[in-house]
Amino acid sequence: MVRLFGSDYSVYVRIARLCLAEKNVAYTLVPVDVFAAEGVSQDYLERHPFARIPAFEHGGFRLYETGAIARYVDEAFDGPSLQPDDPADRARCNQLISIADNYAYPHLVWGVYVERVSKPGEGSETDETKLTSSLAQARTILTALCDLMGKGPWMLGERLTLTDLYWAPMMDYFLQAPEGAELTDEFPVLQEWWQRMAARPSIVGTRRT
Ligand SMILES: N[C@@H](CCC(=O)N[C@@H](CS)C(=O)NCC(=O)O)C(=O)O
Repeated sequence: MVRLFGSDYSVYVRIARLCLAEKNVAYTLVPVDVFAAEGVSQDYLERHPFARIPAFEHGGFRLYETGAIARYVDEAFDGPSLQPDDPADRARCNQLISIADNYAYPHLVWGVYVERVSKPGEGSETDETKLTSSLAQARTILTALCDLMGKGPWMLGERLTLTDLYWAPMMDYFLQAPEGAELTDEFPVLQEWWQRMAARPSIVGTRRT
């Protein structure tokens, strides 16, 4: 019934998988590698004209863009709601997702993890200028996040929300860079949140193999 197209290395595919897992929805992960030398197939471009991952299908309903997929999964399936009911809390949830999309993903994942961990691992050189600039941005990002976070145990309080599911895959990559781990040490609230997240079965079950 539910198919998700993408690869386990992808932050956004993992966000969608976390939503499905937290809602207890069975799905098939159909492999699509957007970084393959040959590019993506014409078939896949019909699902996602921007050639990104993930793409999603439920019955005959096709969808792309993780924000839409995540909210659809939350609203179309039973299980604990992953969005706050209160309008102000829901706005905060959407604000933190937007910060993750627009600032955390480019800087924590591409600027820090890819430059410091992924590129050297593949024999490429780190762009130190990019790394330094993203690390400066990372301090602003983590400060803003901690200013907006609730008292826990989850980012917005008692209920696990889409906010947690967006930030977790990005923080998981960021923490693999020594500079990322060192900076996160300065934010104990975030550290504690990550320890709780890292133990959730949804996170354990979507680790890259
Ligand atoms: N706005 C898209 C972003 C998805 C995205 O950027 N996915 C990455 C993998 S994590 C991708 O497909 N990158 C391929 C590329 O940049 O060419 C969403 O929310 O789904």
